[in-house]
Amino acid sequence: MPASSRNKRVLLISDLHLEEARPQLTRAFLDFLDRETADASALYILGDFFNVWLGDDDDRPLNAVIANALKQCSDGGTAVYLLHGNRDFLLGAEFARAAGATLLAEPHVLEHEGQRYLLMHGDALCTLDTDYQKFRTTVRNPAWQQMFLTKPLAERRAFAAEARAASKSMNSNKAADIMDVTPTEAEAVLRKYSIDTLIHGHTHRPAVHRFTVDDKTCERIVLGDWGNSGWYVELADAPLLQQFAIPH
Ligand SMILES: [Mn+2]
Repeated sequence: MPASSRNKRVLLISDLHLEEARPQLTRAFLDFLDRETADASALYILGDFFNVWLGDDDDRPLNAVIANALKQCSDGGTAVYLLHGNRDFLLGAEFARAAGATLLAEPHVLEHEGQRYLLMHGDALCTLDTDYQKFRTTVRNPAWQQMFLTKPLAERRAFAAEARAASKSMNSNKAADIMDVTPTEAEAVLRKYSIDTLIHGHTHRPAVHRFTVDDKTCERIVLGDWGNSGWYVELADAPLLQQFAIPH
């Protein structure tokens, strides 16, 4: 693949929720790397890559399998970038090093072929979900994270299970729009960065939304979570949201 056409192709994925209990997702991701990244200059992972991340010291085999696969990808010439999600906000420098990946702060401005794209996980835009935003403020605090990471793994696992159960029971009572992105919030962030395309995941509502901000046509591209389908955005000339089937 000539360098010029390789440089053009950038891939973005989100919400794979990789976990031992669903090995078909790991297989689908490894296949995706083989199939799609050979001619791509970069792969952006926009959060919730892992279903849960309790610290880089967690030595479950899945973590090493995925780190090695990413390392091979980055050694092969595809730069790998990671954004934190609400499930894997503890992904740290040690994992990034093992994976040959770069951790990015959110929101990230991606410049590509003269265009600028704003990348986020998406949870910060769901501002109507005040319970969740409170939880997010707590767990994104570096002091809290430092304290949490000194706890034994078993204790961290128990905390994660409890947080999961609490969020499930809270969310079952919430209207669908509360757990979606607040449209005015998306407009505000695009205005702030003077960008007209936002790409994010998190809501599991894959779509391309078009709207106007200050007379400018803007786009919000939402990546889907991986399950029966896998999703990615391909940037070549224009961003394209792509879907493929994941076999069980
Ligand atoms: Mn999420």
